[in-house]
Amino acid sequence: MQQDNSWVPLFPEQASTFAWQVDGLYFYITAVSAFFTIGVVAALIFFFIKYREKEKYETGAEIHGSIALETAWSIIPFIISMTIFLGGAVVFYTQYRPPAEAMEIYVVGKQWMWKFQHGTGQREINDLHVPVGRNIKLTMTTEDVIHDLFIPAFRTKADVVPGRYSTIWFNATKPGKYHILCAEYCGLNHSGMGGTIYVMEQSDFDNWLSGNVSGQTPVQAGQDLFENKLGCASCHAGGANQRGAVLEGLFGSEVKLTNGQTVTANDEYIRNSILNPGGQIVEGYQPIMPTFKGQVTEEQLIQLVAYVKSLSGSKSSNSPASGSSANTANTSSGSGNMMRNNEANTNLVAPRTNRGDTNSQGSNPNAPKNQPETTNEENR
Ligand code: HEC
Ligand SMILES: [Cu+2]
Repeated sequence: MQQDNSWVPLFPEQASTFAWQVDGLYFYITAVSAFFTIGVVAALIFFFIKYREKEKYETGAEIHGSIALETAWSIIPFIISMTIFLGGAVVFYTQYRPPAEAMEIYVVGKQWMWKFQHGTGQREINDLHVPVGRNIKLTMTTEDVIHDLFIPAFRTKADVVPGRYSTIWFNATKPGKYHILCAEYCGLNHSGMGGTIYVMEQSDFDNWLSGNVSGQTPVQAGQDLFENKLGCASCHAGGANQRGAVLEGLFGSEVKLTNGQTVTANDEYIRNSILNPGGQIVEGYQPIMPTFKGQVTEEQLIQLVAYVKSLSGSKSSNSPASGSSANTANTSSGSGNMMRNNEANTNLVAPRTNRGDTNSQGSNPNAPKNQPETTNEENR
């Protein structure tokens, strides 16, 4: 179905799997609009010449309704508008539901640059290297104002909004260099806020990955923050003294809150739990978690979220298909918290309700007081 629109002047190349859908819909709507605009104006001109007043005070012939005509002019526009609706729905559905198997890249917008971080630890500013023919998912947020990541050749864009994560995905079809733009006016240098996306063959991409300092992966950096820099582990590490909620197996599960709501633990939920813990108290726990608002940057938040996600033993979707050497995210996250993993292992993917139950009866001093508490003092 791949078609080439290079014959259309000013049109960007089509370089993603769904680009032709967007263009198809666009040209279809343009054609329908052109057809009716020309038709209406032509009929107008024709009729006002044909039925012009030929002698003074002429009256027109009387017309009585026509069922056939009225049915036709209701049904034909209905069909046309439904095809537009369906076309739009299909495009929307494919674009805004990232496939489960996707390589995840984190994006932070900032006046006036795009910062990218790969799951394998490489960081880039305004440049982004990706392999051809793979599903790539961008999880995006911003440090300041609203931006909008736009890749014209892939026919995809989305607002990047402070305080939340937005995602887009694509599968690039042709190696090459394409523009990245900011499509939301964001201040003085908005027009300069752009970059280049390099689509490479998988083997070139692997070379690129191994040729670049990978630094800590987001998961490793998150673990460091969690255990050393922010002291999350003092409450969330396993063992008899655990006061915070169990985070193993959290991601993707249903969380029961004290206000009776049930929410799905996705990226956004974990982010909110860190910035505004009081807003969503997990059932069976006291609201003792302090807010970390203002103490962590967007990049650190992304890392913490990545780390908490990794605790759920999800198959990391970040590893390159061909197993590049830089992929250490999964193996290394265990070493730092050996003890805790051993204890928590059986719990790793236990359903959410179980996690709550065992915890409130066992080690959580904040649980309903139906048993003696011995661990409170040394902990407080
Ligand atoms: C003072 C102890 C304490 C500290 C420090 C703490 N937490 Fe918590 N945390 C809790 C408690 C208690 C809960 C459950 C009650 C709630 O939802 O606020 C919780 C809940 C959470 C949840 C939601 C868990 C769920 O099951 O839905 C996440 C995610 C979380 N914490 C992450 C963190 C991270 C990341 C840090 C470090 C930046 C941190 N916490 C620091 C005590 C703490
Ligand atoms: Cu911008």
